[in-house]
Amino acid sequence: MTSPVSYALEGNIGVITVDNPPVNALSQPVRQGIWDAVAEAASDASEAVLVICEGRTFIAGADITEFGKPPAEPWLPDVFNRLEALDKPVVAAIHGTALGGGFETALSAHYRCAAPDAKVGLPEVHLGLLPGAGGTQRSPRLAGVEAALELMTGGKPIPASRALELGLIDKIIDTDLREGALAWAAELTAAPVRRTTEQPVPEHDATIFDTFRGVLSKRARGQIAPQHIIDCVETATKVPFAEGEAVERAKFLELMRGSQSAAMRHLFFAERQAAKIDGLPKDTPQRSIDRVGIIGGGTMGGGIAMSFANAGIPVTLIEVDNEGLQRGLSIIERNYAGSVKRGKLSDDKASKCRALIAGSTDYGDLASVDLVIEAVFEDPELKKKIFARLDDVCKPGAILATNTSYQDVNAIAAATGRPQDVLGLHFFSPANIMKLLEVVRGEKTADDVLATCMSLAKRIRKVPVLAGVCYGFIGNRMLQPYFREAQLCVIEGATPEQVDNAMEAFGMAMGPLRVADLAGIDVGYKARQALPEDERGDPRAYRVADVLAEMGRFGQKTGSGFYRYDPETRRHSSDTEVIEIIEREAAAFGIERREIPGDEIVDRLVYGLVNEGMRIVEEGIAQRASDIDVVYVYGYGFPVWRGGPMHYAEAVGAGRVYERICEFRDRFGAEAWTPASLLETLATE
Ligand code: T1G
Ligand code: NAD
Repeated sequence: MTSPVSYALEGNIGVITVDNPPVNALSQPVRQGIWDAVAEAASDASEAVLVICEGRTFIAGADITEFGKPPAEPWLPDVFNRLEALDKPVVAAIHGTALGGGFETALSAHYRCAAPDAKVGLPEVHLGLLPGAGGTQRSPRLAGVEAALELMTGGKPIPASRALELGLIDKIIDTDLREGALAWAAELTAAPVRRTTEQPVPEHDATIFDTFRGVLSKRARGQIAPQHIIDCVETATKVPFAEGEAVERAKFLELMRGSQSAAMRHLFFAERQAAKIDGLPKDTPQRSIDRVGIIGGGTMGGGIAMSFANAGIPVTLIEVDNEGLQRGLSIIERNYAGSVKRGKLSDDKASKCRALIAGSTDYGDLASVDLVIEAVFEDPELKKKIFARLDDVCKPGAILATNTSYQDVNAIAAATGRPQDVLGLHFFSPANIMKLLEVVRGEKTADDVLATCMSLAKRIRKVPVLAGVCYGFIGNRMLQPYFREAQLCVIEGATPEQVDNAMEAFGMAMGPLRVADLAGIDVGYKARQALPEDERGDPRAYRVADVLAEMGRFGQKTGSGFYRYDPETRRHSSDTEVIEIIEREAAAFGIERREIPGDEIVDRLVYGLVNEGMRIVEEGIAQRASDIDVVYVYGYGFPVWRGGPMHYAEAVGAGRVYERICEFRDRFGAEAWTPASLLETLATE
C-alpha cells in the first residue's frame, strides 16, 4: 500500500507532502509517513524542510475513527518532537483548516505560513479532549496565555489574519501557496531553527487561570476537558516543555478513556451521519434556493428570516397586516442590535443582513420565491388555508414548507395540488440561534425537495435531521413523556425549581418548566385544545399548565408562567401563587403530595425520552438512534457530554434502563410506562 505521505527533494528543500483524503487526518500510516520522511530529511542534503498537504485542507486533526481502538505507534508527540528537533528550518504551509493535531503539526515546525482564507484551531474540547500532541505547551509560548486559553477552551477556529496577529503564524501567502512557501523556505535556509518549545511563555497575569476556571464552570457546565486544558497551560508557565508535555499526555489519556469524550465523539459522527438520507443517492438533483418567503413574523418567523439573511439569502416576510409586520420587523431589529451589542456581529454585517429582509402583507410578493416557510399560529385549518393560497401564488417548482410543531404535514400538503413540493422545516426557538432543523418528509415529498433542504440547512448553518410525519415528529413527540413526567413530579410533590434544578444538575441547559415558559405555555395549550379530550393524555400531567394558560400566564412573553420574570433582566423567580395552584389541583385529583428524590426525577424524565425514542426508531420516524441524539443535543439542550438520550441509555446499559422502566410501570401504570419492544429486545437478548 502506498504511503499517504511522500518526501522529495525539490532543489535544496525537502518537501513532506501529506495526501490522505478527505481531510488529511493523522491516521497511523500518515504518522508513520511523517516519521520516516523526517528521518530522511535529517540525513539528506536538504537545507530546509516544507510540510504541505494535497486536497481541500491541511491536516484537520488526529484520525478520530482510530480513537477507542488499540493505539498504534508512532505516537503523535514523538512525531512532532522529531520534526521540531530537525537542525534545519522547518516550514509548514497551511490551507483550508489546520485543526487539532493538524495545527499541532504546524506548531512543531519552526515557521508557519498560510493562505489568506485558511483557518487554524485547536477544537479538541468539542470532542471532550485537549490538544494532546504539544498544543497546550506550544500555543501559549507563541500566542501568550490568554489567547491560547481562548483558542483551546472555546475550540473555535480563527482566520489566518488573526493567527498572524497572535504570532501563531508568521506569514500569509497571497499567491500560489506551494510556490510561495517553497520560495520562503529557500529564503529561510539561512535563518536559524526556531524551536517553539525552547521559547518561554510570555508574561501573564497569574490570576487568569482561576478566572477561566470560573467562567468555564458555568459556560461548559459539567465538562471536564476545559478544566484540564487550563491546568495544562498553567503547567506550561511553570515547568520546562518535557515536564509539561508529560502532564498534557496523562490528562489527554484520562479524557480519551472517559465517558464524556466517548459521548462527544459519538456526536461528531452522529451529526455527519444525520445529514445523510438512507437510499437517497449523493448526486440527487437539487433545486436552487436564491429567494425565500416567510409567512408570519412572530416568535419563529423573525428568527427564521434572520437565519436566511445571515447566510446572504434575500427574504420576504409576510404578515397578516401592517401592525403585525411592524411588530415582526422590530423584533428582528432588536435581535440584530442585541447581536451587535454583544459583539457577535459587526454593525456593517448586521445592517447588510437586515437589508436582505423585506416586509409585506401581500402574498403576491411571493410569486417568484424558490422556497416559502409558513410560521403562523399553530392552527391546522389556518395553515391549510394558507397552503391553498400559496398553491395559487407561488411559481411551479417552489418548495412549500411548514414550521409547524405538531400538525400533520400530509394533511397540509393535501391542501395543495403539489404535495410533492411540500414538507416540514421545523426550526427551534430562538430560530436565529438554535442549530437544529427537523426536515419532515411527507408521504409525497419529492427526493429532490429533501436533498435540496438537507444541503440548504448547512448553508444557513443548521444541523439537519430527517423526521417522518407523526404528532410532534422526533423532538416534540419525545417531549410529551418528558413534560408529562415533569408535571407529574410537580403535582405529586416537587416544586418547579426542584424539577428544573435536578435536570440542570444532570446537565440539561435549562429545566423543563423554564423551557415551557420560554417556548410559551400557550403553544402547548393551543395544541392540546386542538385535540379531542381523550387524546390529551393523563389530565394530571397538564392540568396546572392549562390553569396557567387560562390565566394568561404564557411564560416569558407575558412576564409569568411557572415562574415570574423580571421585565428588565428577564431573570426568573419562584412564585407562591403557582405553588398554591399546584396544591389546589393536586387536592382536586386526590393526590397526597410527597418528597420526590432527584434521581427519580431524572430517571422518569430521561427514560421517558429514551423509551419514546426507541419507539420512534422502531417506527422509522427517525432513520437511526444517533439522529435522536443530534436532535436532543442541538434542539433541546441535552448535555453534549452525555452524547444524547440514546447514547446515554447505551452507556447506562439497556438492561438497567429496562428494569427501571418496568419499576415505573409497576408504580405508575402501563399506559405511561410500557417498555418499547426495541428496548426489551436490547435488554433481554
Ligand atoms: N478524523 C477522521 N475523520 C474525519 C476527521 C478527523 N479528524 N475530520 C473529518 N472527518 C471526516 C468526516 O467524518 C466526514 O466523513 C469527512 O471527513 C468530511 O468531514 C492529538 C486528539 C475538517 C472542518 O476536531 O471539524 O487532533 O461523513 O463532513 O463540513 O490533539 O470535518 O464523509 O464519511 O465534517 O467540510 C481534532 C474535525 C481532532 C476537526 C471539515 N480535529 N473535523 O468540515 O466536512 S482530535 C477536529 C472538522 C486531535 C490531537 C487531537 C470538519 C472539517 P464522511 P465533514 P466539512
Ligand atoms: P406567534 O404567535 O409568535 O407568531 C405567529 C404570527 O403569525 C403572528 O405574528 C401572526 O400575526 C401571524 N399570522 C397569523 N395568521 C397569519 C396569516 N394568515 N398570514 C400571515 N401571518 C399570519 O407564533 P410562533 O411561536 O412564532 O409559532 C409559529 C409557528 O411555529 C407555529 O406553528 C408553532 O407551532 C411553530 N413553532 C413554534 C416554536 C416556539 O418555540 N414558539 C418552535 C417551533 C415551531
